[in-house]
Amino acid sequence: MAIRPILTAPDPRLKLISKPVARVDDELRRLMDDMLETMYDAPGIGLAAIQIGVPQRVIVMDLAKKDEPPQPAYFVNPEITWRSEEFAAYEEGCLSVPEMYEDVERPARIRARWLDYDGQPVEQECDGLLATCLQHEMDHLEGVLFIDHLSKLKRDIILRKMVKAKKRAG
Ligand code: GNR
Ligand code: NI
Repeated sequence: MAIRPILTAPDPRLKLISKPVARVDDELRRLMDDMLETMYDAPGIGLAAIQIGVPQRVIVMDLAKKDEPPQPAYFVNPEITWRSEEFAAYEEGCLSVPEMYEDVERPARIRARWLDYDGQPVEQECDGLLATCLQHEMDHLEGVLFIDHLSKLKRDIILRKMVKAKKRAG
């Protein structure tokens, strides 16, 4: 397994639309292992493949609390099949927009289907943090960041801060 560098905004690769995975094989499982290790190291609760520069429709996640055993979860080619009319706000952050946090409103509950680590189909209703995080990660597959849900003014302020921080870091 390997920790890979995480792309940060405004890297143009974060705007790519990721391609469906043709099959879940050992090579893809190696990618998912690297993604999980990279996510734990960051640390974060979710990671989309494009965040390490791989434009494939793959997401890893672990929503276990600090005192709980790890709960790695893998989502290949995820699709949302139902969204609740009710919305919920959650203060979101993103490893590709470090140290910035803002409330984002999304459907409170969704039904989604995907392939798991073994390529088996799963369909599940999601709520709470899982619904928020899965929608955040699925946005990455479409080249969308959580700041794209904010006003242009807020987004531009955050992007200017990001560019300045990158310049400082050299
Ligand atoms: O680590 C993360 N935390 C988080 C908090 C609230 C809503 C979404 C997230 S996902 C984020 C990791 C990340 O950037 N995934 O793409
Ligand atoms: Ni993110």
